[in-house]
Formats: sequence, structure tokens, C-alpha cells
Amino acid sequence: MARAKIALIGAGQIGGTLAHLVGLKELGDVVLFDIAEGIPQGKALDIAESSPVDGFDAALSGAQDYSEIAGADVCIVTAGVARKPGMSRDDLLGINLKVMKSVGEGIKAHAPDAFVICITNPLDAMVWALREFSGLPHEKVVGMAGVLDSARFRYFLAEEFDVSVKDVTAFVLGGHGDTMVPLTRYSTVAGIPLPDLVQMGWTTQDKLDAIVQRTRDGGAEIVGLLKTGSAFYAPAASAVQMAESYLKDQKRVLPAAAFVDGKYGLDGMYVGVPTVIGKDGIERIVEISMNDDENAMFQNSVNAVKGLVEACKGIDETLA
Ligand code: A3D
Repeated sequence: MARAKIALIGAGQIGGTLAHLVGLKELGDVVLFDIAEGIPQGKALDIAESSPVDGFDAALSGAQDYSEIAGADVCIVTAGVARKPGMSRDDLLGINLKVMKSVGEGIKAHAPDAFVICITNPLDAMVWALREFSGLPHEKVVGMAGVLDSARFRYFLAEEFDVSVKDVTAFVLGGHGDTMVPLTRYSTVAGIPLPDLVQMGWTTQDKLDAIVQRTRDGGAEIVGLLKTGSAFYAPAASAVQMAESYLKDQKRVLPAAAFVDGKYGLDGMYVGVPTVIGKDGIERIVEISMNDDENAMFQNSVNAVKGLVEACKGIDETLA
């Protein structure tokens, strides 16, 4: 059977890390695409030269022309500009909307059957715009944020409880941004929900609240440390997990920015919800029940995403 073809649109910090992970995991052949000449070619060659050491078989190439992504099974989009210190994800809106237009048109022309994972920020608005510009089915275009946000939540919880990250599950809903909703009730250590762990004396409510806030600010914490860009190792690992679930039809239950129409009281918008990812893309959206507080936080997040989408429509009239 032919190897899968994975197109990485954007060969910056995340794009390069994605290419390396795809190689190490032998998920398929990689085409790194970028407008910056030489960067995708250089990264592809550098990673290919590591393949004899790590013992993986994958063809890696760089490209400036969208024809090179022809027939891709998966496209992971990181093209655009990343946050600098003091810049919010929303500041990126105008710049990255134009990028989504060219990327969406490129995918539409050359890889219309791909499963497309968007990472470019502001995530929930950019994945919506990318879907509009590409015209692909909604279930084949998804945004990566929830896997990363819940991984950060899981990591902080594992540190607090001094247990393996493997035994911590976490649940994050809503848009990717300051309004994201980490749901403690649905987050567990080996099946024990966090509120029970507070009662068992494993932690205090104050400490848990601080961890929730640190999760919301997780992206900014890394930007503050790096100063010249934003997180890339964990975002790349998160998108690769989604791509792998699609390529291997694993049907993993993963939080993602998916198109929700009819569930959660929403009539057609992208927002972070639990999904099942398999060979058909987003195969299911899992609708959970929320209490009043959780629902209020979720609605707040939904409204923030709607505001960004309206702003996109104001910038590009073809979207209105
Ligand atoms: P960076 O290292 O700057 O890479 C972006 C790449 O995109 C650069 O190599 C650019 O040359 C390239 N590029 C710019 N315009 C185009 C275009 N029109 N076509 C093709 N390539 C283009 O950034 P990064 O890799 O660190 O981050 C990429 C994006 O991911 C940014 O928008 C970040 O804000 C976003 N991001 C999202 C998350 C989420 O959790 C959603 C996390 C971290 C970063």
C-alpha cells in the first residue's frame, strides 16, 4: 500500500516539528510548503538526513508551489504569523485571514480530499475561514486546540498530584483563548473526578482554580518565556495525534475545534468540543451535559468566537 502523503502548509517552528514527528512515527511522506524560499527545502533535507540515525522511512521534500501538495491525505496548516509578547491571538486576525485565503484556495485546487487540521491563530475563526475558502466538507476541516489545552491541563495536574501524566485525563471545551472552559468535573486521575480529589485532600480548591487559570494562560506563559515566538513542540504533538487518529481510523475521542450544527444549541459554527476522529474525519461530536456555571462559561466562549468570525466577515467581503 502506498504511504500516506502529509502536506504541512507553513514550515516554521510548528511545521518543522510536525515534519520531524511525522517522520519518527512513520505516518507517511511529507511535503513542507512555505512562501519563504529554502526554509521548507532545508528543513525537509535536514530531517531526511536524520532518518538513517532514527531508522525511519519517509520521503521529505520542500515546496513553494501548491501543485506539490497534490493528492495529500492530510494537510496541517500553520501558515501565518505567530504571537509576539504583548500581542493577543486576535491581533493576528487580519494578517492570518489573508493567509487562510491563499491556503484554502491551494487546498481546494490540489488536495480536495484531504483531512485538514488548522493550527493558525486565532484558531476558531481561522479554521472557519479556511473551511469557507477551501469549500471542503465541514467534517474534513478541523482546528487543533483542545488536545493541546487539555494536555497542558493534564501536565499541570500530574505535577500537582505527583502521578503519571498517563493516568490524568482532562476535558477542555470552548474556543481556544482566554475564554476556554477547562471542565474539572469531567477531568480525572484514573477515573476519580477532580472534585472528589479535592474532597480526598489531594489538593485544595484554590490550587485547582490556579491550575485552571494557568491552563487558560498556557499559551501566553510560553510566549512570555520564549519572547520570539509561541509554543511549538506541544502544538505539533497534538496535531500529529489528530492526524494519526484519522489516518489509522483510530476513532480517538479528542477535543477539537469542530463544526457544530444542532448540538450544544448551536446552529453552525466552529468551537472546541469533544469529537471522534476516524477515517471519515470528524465522525461524531460528543454532547455532554453542563451545569449552569459551565454553560455560562461555554456561552461566553461561543460569543467570543462569534465576535471573531464577524470581524473576519468585516475584513473579507467574500465571507459575509
Ligand atoms: P512560525 O514559526 O512563524 O511559522 C509560520 C510559517 O508560516 C513561516 O515559516 C512563514 O513563512 C509561513 N507563512 C506565512 N505566510 C504564509 C503563506 N501565505 N503561505 C504559506 N506559508 C506562510 O509560526 P509557528 O509555527 O510557531 O506558529 C504557526 C501558527 O500557529 C501561528 O499562527 C500561531 O499563533 C499558531 N499556534 C496555534 C496554537 C494553537 O493551539 C491553536 C499553538 C501555537 C501556535
